[in-house]
Amino acid sequence: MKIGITCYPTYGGSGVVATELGIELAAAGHQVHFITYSQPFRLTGREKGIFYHEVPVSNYPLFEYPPYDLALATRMYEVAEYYELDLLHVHYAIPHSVSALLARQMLAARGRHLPFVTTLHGTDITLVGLDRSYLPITRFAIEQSDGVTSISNYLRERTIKEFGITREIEVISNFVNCDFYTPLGQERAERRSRFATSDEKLLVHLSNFRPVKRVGDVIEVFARVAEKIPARLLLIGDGPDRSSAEWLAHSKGIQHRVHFLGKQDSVNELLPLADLMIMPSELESFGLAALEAMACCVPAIATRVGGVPELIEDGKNGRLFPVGAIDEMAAAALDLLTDDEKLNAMAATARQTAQQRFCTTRIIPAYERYYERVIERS
Ligand code: GMT
Repeated sequence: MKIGITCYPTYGGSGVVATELGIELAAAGHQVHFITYSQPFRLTGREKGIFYHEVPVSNYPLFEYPPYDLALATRMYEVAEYYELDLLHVHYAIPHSVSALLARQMLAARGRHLPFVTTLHGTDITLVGLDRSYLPITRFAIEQSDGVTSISNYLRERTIKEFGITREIEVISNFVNCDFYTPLGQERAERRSRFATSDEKLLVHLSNFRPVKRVGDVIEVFARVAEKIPARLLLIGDGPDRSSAEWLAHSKGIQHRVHFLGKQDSVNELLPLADLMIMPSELESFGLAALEAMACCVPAIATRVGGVPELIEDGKNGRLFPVGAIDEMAAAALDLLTDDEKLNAMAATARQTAQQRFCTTRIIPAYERYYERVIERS
């Protein structure tokens, strides 16, 4: 198939999923065209079968707000026509599905049909879509999509409930390439020594540092752990709450134990260095960061919110707590970090979960089958 993919190409779970999906589809022999405002950050530009089309947005002085959605629709239309796309797959409803709808209509006017699939990721529904000003257009674009998928059952139910949508929504969960996200062998000790000595435990958090991620709770949990045992914290990512997290680390006097790494491309090289992940989010429709860590044999201490319980089973492959339960999360972290047998068993089960339920080898064929169905019926 010739598939166009649109997503937010910068830091964020939906962009990661879209990019990894494109890479896997190309590896399976499909031709993949990314149509985005900049090259998705996990692409090298050297992948076989992958083409990148930038969306240029002209900023005429009259435009206080450059019309990105229109520029995107135009580029979708052009790429679909020039490269004879079979299907367009947009990740994150706003504004991508609206632009895809426009492109489909423009092509229809020239006698060409281009079906499009919208994948819902979370904040497009839970935050942005529920802003009254965005709700009608988001609902319309979802209803008009030729296919709609959701990355968890939770998000599917929430979309139906909040948007009153009656159309079919297929759940195709997020995935991880378990050959790429994998525990390290002998090289682990040497690479880990960059961040922690062998007698120190290493905790990790990975996010876009938005308020929904509750990075302050990560610092609070870590401070309680570091009070009791030698430990270090790796913080991967950047965003609006980074400076308040830095301030909190300083004010608790633990700044020398916390490594702020900023945005990193190769998180698969960093995650396996850790012993435990902390993901205390207010809400996660799925929690891709936890899945990536689990595939690397790093279980997560997380919150029982959204789609997270679809991934983490409390006590088996990770731990789940109510939002804000800092003391309980710290106690659970200490319990695991001071009991190697328990931690190793949980780490092994976490990797098993990733391999058996969320591996690319299961999920990519599900997308392929879904594309075929959408193309066939539209
Ligand atoms: O979490 C974010 O702020 C980013 C957001 C996105 O769309 O990039 O993440 C959402 O999509 C991810 C990939 O499907 C999910 O793993 C995240 O759980 C989801 N975030 C939320 O629901 C808050």
